[in-house]
This record gives sequence, structure tokens and C-alpha cells, in this order.
Amino acid sequence: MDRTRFEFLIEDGVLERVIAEEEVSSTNDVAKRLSRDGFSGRALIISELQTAGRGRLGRNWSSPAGTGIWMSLLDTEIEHLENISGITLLAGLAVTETVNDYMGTDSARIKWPNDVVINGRKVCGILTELVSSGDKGSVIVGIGINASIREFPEELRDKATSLLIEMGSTPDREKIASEVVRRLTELSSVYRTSGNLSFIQDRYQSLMVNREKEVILSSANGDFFDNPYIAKGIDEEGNLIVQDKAGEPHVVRSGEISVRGMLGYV
Ligand code: BT5
Repeated sequence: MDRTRFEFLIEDGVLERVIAEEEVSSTNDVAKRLSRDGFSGRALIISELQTAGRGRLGRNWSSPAGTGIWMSLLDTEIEHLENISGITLLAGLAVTETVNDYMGTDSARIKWPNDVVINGRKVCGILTELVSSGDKGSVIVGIGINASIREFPEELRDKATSLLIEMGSTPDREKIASEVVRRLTELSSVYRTSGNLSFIQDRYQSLMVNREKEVILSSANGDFFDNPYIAKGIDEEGNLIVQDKAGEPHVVRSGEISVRGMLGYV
């Protein structure tokens, strides 16, 4: 990864620091350490390889060398820690719009809350984590984008894709990564002042892969047993709004529920 290609983000005041590594356990771990060591401001951590890339709930994130955008954005200046699920949605929007502009298509879509998909397969996952110490809080947005992966391990073959597979050519990883960072920082700053997500609601909804489609909801506590529901959109807090068979709306909070399409993953 060519670190110099991120320097303009420091010059433009988007970031205070860029850390580009060959190999780390997880870029989210490096961000966490940086925050605990007293770093203040915004930092980008990006690596060619992750030896222990993570998804949510302890799941594994496959992060082979040189073929992905494995990065974390650390922001130590967070005032409203409760809003972090909103930040995940902003990251999904930033990635989806960046990828669509880069590819010159509108094939990238958001699978609420934290996946970006192309042609029904996952091209990006997002893992947002909080670090709090005393009254100070940091948010870490981990973003994994499959860039030039040609072939996936057996267990991912049916549900994962890469920009290379979708475009037929090798994408410019630094360009895409820096554009995602720029957009996400811009969106986060509007979010900070507005306090809710109404400013992205329309854009987000028009990119949702499941909008107006039937979805299957599942939760550990057995709520939402009246499947299928129709996904309608998101509210100002970033919750998913679904409609049951009787036309009644329900609010689905991220973290509680998993959402699937009728025919599998999407
Ligand atoms: C996610 O979790 O989708 C969040 C992934 C976040 C990865 C980034 S990379 C930079 C930063 N550092 C980290 O350590 N993590 C972040 P979840 O929704 O739980 O999905 C995980 C599931 O996606 C796995 O159980 C697999 O089924 C699938 N998966 C694993 N690797 C994948 C890949 N490269 N592409 C597509 N799907 C994958």
C-alpha cells in the first residue's frame, strides 16, 4: 500500500495520522491500541494483510495479502457514544457510493445494517467498535473491501465477491480507500451536528438491496416469528422499518436481529 497516496488527507485536515502496515492482527486492534495510548484526533490504519481479521460476534473476516482494502478509521472525538450504529450506516453509504462512482454503475447496494453487496454477493463488511475510557470515547470503524481477490475459500464462494470479479480489472485500492475515508468523515461531521440520520434517509433507502422485498428476520429471543416481512426503509435513528403481513410497521434495531432475503443471503 502506497502510504504517500493518503498524505493529502492529512494536508486537507481530514486525518491527523496515517498508519500503513504490511501485516497486522486486525486494523481495529491497532486503532484500539492507538486510542488507549492517548492519540487524539482521526487516524487511518490500513494493512496489506490481517492475520486475525474479525467480523461481528467473533466471526472471522478473510483478509488475504495485497488483494483487499483492510482498514480502520479511528475517531477519538466522539460525544454521543450511543450513536455508533448510525456511524455503521454512514460507512455503508460511503462505501456503496464510492464503489458505484468508481465502477460507473449502480450495482453496489447496501444490505442493512453493515454489508455492501454486488449482484447478491458480499463485497464489503463493516465492524464498528467503541473504546471508552472515563468520559472520553473513541469510535473505530473497520471496513473490509474485497478488491482484487480472484478466488474465495470454499465456504465463501457462494456469498462473496470482489471488485475485480465484478469489474474485470484490478481496482486502485488507495484511490477507493481514500475516497471512502473522505466521504465518511464528511458524513460523520454532518451527523454530529444534526444528531440524526434524516439527511441520508433518501439516499440510503434508494440503495437498499432489500427495499420493498420480503425478508426473513430472526432473533435470539424469538421475536419476529411472523415471517416474512417487507423491508420498507430506515428511520432517523438508522433502525430498519419492516411491515408485517397485516401491513403493521415494526422497528428492527441493529445488533438484535439478523435479516435474510427469501432465497438466502440477500
Ligand atoms: C462483517 O462482519 O461483515 C464485518 C467485517 C469487517 C472487516 C474489517 S477489515 C478491517 C477491520 N479489521 C477487522 O478485523 N475487521 C474490520 P459479519 O457481518 O459478522 O460478517 C462476517 C461473515 O462474513 C463471516 O462469518 C463470513 O461468512 C463472511 N466473510 C468473511 N470474510 C469475508 C470476505 N472477505 N468477503 C465476504 N464475506 C466474508
